[in-house]
Amino acid sequence: MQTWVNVGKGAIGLLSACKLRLKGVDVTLFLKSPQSLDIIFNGQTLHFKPAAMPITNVFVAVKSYDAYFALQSLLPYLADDAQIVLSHNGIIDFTAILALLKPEQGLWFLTTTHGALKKENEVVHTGHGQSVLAPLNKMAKVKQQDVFNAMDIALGSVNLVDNIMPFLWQKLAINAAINPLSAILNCQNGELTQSKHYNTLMQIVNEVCAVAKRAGYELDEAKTLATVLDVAAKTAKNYSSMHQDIKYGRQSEINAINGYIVDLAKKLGVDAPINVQLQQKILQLQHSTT
Ligand code: KPL
Repeated sequence: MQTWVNVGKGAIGLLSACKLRLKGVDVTLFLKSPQSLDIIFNGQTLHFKPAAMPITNVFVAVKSYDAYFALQSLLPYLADDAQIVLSHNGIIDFTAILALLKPEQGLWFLTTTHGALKKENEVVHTGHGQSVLAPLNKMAKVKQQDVFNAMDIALGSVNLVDNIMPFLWQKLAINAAINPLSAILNCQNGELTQSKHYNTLMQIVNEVCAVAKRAGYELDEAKTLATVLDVAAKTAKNYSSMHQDIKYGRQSEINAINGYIVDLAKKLGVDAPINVQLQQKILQLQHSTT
């Protein structure tokens, strides 16, 4: 039987851990200070023990700014042929993370539109979405079926692809539109489907598509806007991760989402004024709550 380790206490990671456990998979937790945790999911209390060495399969659903450090702290505990699935919002350069790994260790990326919320020790699956999984190095392909099967249980349905980048751009557009607006307006995702927000969402999406195009990724404006509205509707009851970060005074992922677009737009000579505004506003809110 496969064993999986989940890193941290994030909502998406714990949702995956619970779903795997309910299908009989042996799941443990890798936390900053090793401890057992009871998580309530769908009315059941699930008990998770701390991970034991060596770790062979691990799901690392962390904040974009923590991805490198999470991998660094995991390294001493990983099996030489471990499979690592990374998942976060935004776009970062994976080069430094890949350079940390041993030759036989496989790195994957999973991007998802599932919504999950954590309230103390309870995890709620607030929005059903889909996921895209892709290998980031050659060794990831070796155990493809095992990793795919586990991720399909955890955050299915999963689409397995060769190149994650076009899908990261799609997800970036979704997060660039929903996350900062829901944080600034202090609302659930569903509220953004109201017609009064349509123009703002359209402007954000148009800027993201223009930058994507200049960077070599074709993102259709109308389709992307429709996807943003669809995700907001399917995760209507969810408070976005950025909403939660601002509410609880945590660092947000703004610099890897709208900030990524702003930086790239500057480099490529494209105007992105609404993304600049959103980044500035979120940074202000972040500083006033931290
Ligand atoms: O990724 C999300 C997030 O909150 O970070 C969405 C899909 C928008 C769900 O809330």
